[in-house]
Amino acid sequence: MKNLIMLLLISCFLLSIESCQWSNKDSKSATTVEIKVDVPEFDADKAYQFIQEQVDFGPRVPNTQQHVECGEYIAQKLKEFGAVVTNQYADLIAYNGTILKSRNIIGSYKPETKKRIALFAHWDTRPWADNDRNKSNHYKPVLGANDGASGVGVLLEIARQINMQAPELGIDIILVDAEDYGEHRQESPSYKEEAWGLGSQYWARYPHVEKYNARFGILLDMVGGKDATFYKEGYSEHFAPDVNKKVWKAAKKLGYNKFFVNEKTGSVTDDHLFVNRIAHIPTIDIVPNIVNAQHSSFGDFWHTVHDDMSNISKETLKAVGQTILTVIYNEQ
Ligand code: AHN
Ligand code: ZN
Repeated sequence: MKNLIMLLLISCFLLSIESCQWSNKDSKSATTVEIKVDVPEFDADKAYQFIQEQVDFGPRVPNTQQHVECGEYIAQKLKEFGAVVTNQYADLIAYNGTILKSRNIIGSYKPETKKRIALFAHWDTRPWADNDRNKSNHYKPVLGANDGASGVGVLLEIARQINMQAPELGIDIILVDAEDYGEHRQESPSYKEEAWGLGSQYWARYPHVEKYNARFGILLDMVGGKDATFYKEGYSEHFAPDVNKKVWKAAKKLGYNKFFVNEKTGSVTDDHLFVNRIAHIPTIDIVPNIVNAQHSSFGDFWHTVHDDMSNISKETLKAVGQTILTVIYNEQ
């Protein structure tokens, strides 16, 4: 009997140590467990449709009727997807003195929230296909399926997703105008960076809300091309290396390392440069770098009359869109 009681006491003692260890183990592993957030599924068919709908207006060159109509379409879409829409109308002066009737269109979610992310794309298209192999096309406008519509298409699909399930942070979708009115190649051999990104320069100087700030920004430029590859662009690495890391890490986790190559490349004069320099918001550019291209590292149809829907790939749109959604829904 004594022995039995002894045995019981010992086993109780051992059990209590065990359970103590278990609870220790438990609390330890709880601290290392990743917080899983629900990231919505980016629908590349929808993004493709939003690109098609812009392209259907024809080229969206400032001071044209197609431009006015497409601006209305974009603002309407953002409203349909529940954003608070702000329009910034401005007369911007191009390098050649042309006054551009310009419209930045901003769609905001949770506008009262201080913690924010800014997502950028340009919605205008270039007045001249001055990189075309055929000289007779050098004064024809660019249709801009990739160069213009793709970034907007991806961001409209992101807006649609945000409307169905809100992320923690406030989001601003900032669609800038007059990006692509830089000097005509055959006219001005000198290269002036301030001739590009007129709409983003204006927004950076006069943000849509006073004292606007965001944790970081991401610019999408030409994100729909077939076989596109994206590298860590120079200015992005200079101004916002942590944002680059975050985005490329998310892409890798999703298995998109074929699209997002974890290497640095040269700098591109693009809207993010002015957002960084003037508004001081750390902003990266997701812009293609096609290593084996013959006519342009942005893709051989860049600034040609062939920048049409035939070059748009749903796989590329999905890789970019899902990566951005993953980044924004994981911010706390
Ligand atoms: C230049 O190559 C000057 N700019 C690239 C920015 C750009 C033009 N994005 C679209 N079109
Ligand atoms: Zn362009």
